[in-house]
Amino acid sequence: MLPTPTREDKFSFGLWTVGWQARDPFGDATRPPLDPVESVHRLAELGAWGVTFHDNDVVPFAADDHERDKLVARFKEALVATGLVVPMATTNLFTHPVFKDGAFTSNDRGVRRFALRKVMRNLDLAAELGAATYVFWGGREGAETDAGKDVRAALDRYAEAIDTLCAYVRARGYDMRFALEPKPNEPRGDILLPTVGAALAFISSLEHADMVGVNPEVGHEQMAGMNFVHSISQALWHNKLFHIDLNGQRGAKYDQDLVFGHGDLLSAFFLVDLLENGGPKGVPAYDGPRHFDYKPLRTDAGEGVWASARANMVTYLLLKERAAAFRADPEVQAALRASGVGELATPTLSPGETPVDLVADPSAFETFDAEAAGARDWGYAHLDQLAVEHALGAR
Ligand code: DIG
Ligand code: MN
Ligand code: MN
Repeated sequence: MLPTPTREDKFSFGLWTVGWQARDPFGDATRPPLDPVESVHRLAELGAWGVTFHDNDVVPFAADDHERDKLVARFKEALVATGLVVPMATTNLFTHPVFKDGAFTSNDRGVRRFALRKVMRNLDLAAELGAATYVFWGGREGAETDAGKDVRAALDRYAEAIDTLCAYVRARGYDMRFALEPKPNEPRGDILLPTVGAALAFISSLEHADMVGVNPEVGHEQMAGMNFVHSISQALWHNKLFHIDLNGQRGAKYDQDLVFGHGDLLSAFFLVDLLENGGPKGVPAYDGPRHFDYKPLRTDAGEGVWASARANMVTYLLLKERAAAFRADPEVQAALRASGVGELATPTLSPGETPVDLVADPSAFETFDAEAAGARDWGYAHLDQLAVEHALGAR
């Protein structure tokens, strides 16, 4: 019996996902344009809770204010009619040629100022629609050559842009946080802030670091050869997982934006286990939107697009069921104990123990039996096999 997505699952989709016409560097669009209002209604029918958007997913780049007002009004009507919420918004700072050398980090100061104003206009709309999170994916912030971009100056400009926009949001009194979305490359040869780790380091330098977190995307970390569960774990460890982009990726290649779970399924299983069971005493470690940033395959059309949208949610719910069964399985609990997984939560030093006390403790070194410790069987393959059997529904 397949699970049915409901609003309580907090699934959200970018309008640009189902709306992707499947144009790629080597081929024309295979699908006609999709009215964002139709997307709102179809996603609501599938069980989605929210929709997210770039400014230009709703209002074309060249639209004048009158046209913009009409299009925003239509979008709002669809939200009211369906009850969908807007948990997140973002800005398209990557399609128009004006951004071909970047937006916040373009060598052209006029482009940088234009980009800031473009974001500010959409921050106003995002606040009006109740978005709690604003994402910054710097798809064009980067370079193909090392001579053409002074990366230290680019990071100065990037920080200046985010600090300026934080100041704008605070001055306007918007209840909103920012989430930086890392990606290592594509469309630029190398993109700044390529991984979650790089973004977390950058955030620590910002003037308003408290309101800036990360929006990691499965495929982007995996493009960089990272373990996405580790990336999310460190983001959680820093209390900086402000949003998440769920999709699938099959190894370090171009950004595939596959349906969630259609890439590394076992990694997806452990990701859902972390998000849903990773908090204290097994409660969710993350209470934000379960947001899908994927693209229907270029080979799909018509109802195939909506089948792919539904597939994201059903796969997530199936993995959530399997992860709950994994955690409830007494054999798994015994295997976790045998592998000492829970012991890692115990501090290495005893309460009040000082470095001097440690030096005075012969059991820590002088009498420690390194050979016996080195001979231990940690039983990790057995534990992983139990996970595989649960992920495959065999337990
Ligand atoms: C691509 O992964 C990016 C853009 O689609 C958007 O800016 C962001 C929002 O999640 N993800
Ligand atoms: Mn992507
Ligand atoms: Mn994304």
